[in-house]
Amino acid sequence: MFNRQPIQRPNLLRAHVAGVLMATSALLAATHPAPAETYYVRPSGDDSKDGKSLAHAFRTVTKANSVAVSGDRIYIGAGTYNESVTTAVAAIMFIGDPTGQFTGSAGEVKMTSSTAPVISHLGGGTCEVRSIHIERTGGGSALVLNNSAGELRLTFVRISGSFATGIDKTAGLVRMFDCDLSGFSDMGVRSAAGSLSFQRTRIVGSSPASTDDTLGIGVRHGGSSTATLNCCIIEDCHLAARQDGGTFNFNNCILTGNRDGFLAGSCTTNVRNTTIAGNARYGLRKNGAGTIQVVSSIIASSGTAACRIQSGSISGNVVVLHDNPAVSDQGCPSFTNQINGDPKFVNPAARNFRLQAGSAAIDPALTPQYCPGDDFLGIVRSFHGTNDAGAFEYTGVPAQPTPYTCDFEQSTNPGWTRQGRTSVPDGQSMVSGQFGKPASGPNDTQTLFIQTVPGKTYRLTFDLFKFGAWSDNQTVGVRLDGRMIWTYALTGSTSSTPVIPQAPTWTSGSDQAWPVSIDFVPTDSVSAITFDSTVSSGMSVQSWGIDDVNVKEPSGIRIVKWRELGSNVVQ
Ligand SMILES: [Ca+2]
Ligand SMILES: [Ca+2]
Repeated sequence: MFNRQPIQRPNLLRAHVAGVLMATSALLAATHPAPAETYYVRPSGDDSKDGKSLAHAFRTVTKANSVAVSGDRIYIGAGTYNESVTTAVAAIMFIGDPTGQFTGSAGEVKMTSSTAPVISHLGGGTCEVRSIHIERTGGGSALVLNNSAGELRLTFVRISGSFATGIDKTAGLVRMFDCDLSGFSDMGVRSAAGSLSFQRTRIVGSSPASTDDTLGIGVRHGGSSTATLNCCIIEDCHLAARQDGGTFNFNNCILTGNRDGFLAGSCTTNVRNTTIAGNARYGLRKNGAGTIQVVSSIIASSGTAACRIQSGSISGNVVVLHDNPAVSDQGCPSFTNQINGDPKFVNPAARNFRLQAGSAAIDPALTPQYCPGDDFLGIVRSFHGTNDAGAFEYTGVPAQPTPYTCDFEQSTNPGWTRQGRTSVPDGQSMVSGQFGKPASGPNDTQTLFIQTVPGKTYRLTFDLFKFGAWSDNQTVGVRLDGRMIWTYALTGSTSSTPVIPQAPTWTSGSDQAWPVSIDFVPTDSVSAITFDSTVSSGMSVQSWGIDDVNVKEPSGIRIVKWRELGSNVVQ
């Protein structure tokens, strides 16, 4: 039986309802709180208008920001905005609209500044920035957070340019989902105090050539709070990350191409299911009280040694070591259940650290292991045998040749990580995807492995099904080798139908389907295409499906109607 999921109510609506109740209970308050307002900004707009409709859109983000109050959202249309904005309200959303879904025309949404941080959040609540390319030139910082009760929440944000620090935080919480950060000379993220929570974010340094340990750092975390990175890549930095205090957790991460992978001072560090490979000197460095605990991870091809200890300790369990000149420099003891063996990465030169058959990291059969959720691609850790070491779970799923086609009417569908399928509610078609939480576990992702020629353009087409009503702005996406290349926000709610720039090809009640076409250029001879509903919090309770999946070389010109991160937000 098809599982209709309960509707999630957006937090903003909940907050507003709470506000109304408070005002009512205060009895005859002079004014009721205004409902959350939506403002529109686009290059053809006019700051003398009210900004409350597309026809009366503002011209500048600065104007919208000046009138917005807590709870408001600002949709920003395609174009470049040479602006620097500072907000101090408790909750505000800057939402780029590269599809034109809300603002009329598709294209990159860029905010750029050469003189000041592009966005500074000084308020005590959440400033959410979504689908915007933040470009900062001329040094300084690109984004600033400066409030211990504040949160800067970045989703599908690309930060680039030439600057000292990408995100400069003196306090508060920075959360990043599927972001991309490059262009810094000093630090990608400087967190003097407060917390960090990153998911599937890539941080790229300019080179590992710095001569000390204060520059060229991907993430620097200080203070006494916690930094947690899930499924993140940090590459080509002097130090991928440096920790001066508190707790740092790496889960399913990749640290590669850096001078050193990680430097910890006096603090607690957990390195779990992480692949640390191809760093010029050391994989891990410890220089202070406390321990780096390494569990179910791989340290490979370090230039000097897997580890260096100047003070404190490094220990671990189920650690695969390979191609390091030495396990340790200055006293790192052997790891418990240390495995000296080749992880057999698929293509380490291309930084593809998936495992091949015969890898020493597959099913090490040693306990304990710590596997934080699904792997880097979203594949459940129990997919093949027991949990593997490193960021990727070996699947054994054979890559399929192109041109590839799949209609889930078939009972077996080679190349996919999940064979589960179901009929759409009217029984019209069999699809694969997420249908609540089946007994086998949440079906948030479905991955296809296909054979590809690097550098060639391929076209992925499929039908996207949405079942039942979705909560506001929930998102589905497609990843190529773990990196988001396409995403779409389904803006349905209990009171409105989704706003999508073309008519669905199938509708039955609140169930709908649309054709999707995405062009992509692979970097490897085997590509992992992941259909993903985990890109937003709470997505696991939404139901979606895919069907009629095709991968082939394109012929003719494709009309781009949908948001495609590959060309406009995330490289
Ligand atoms: Ca396994
Ligand atoms: Ca079908």
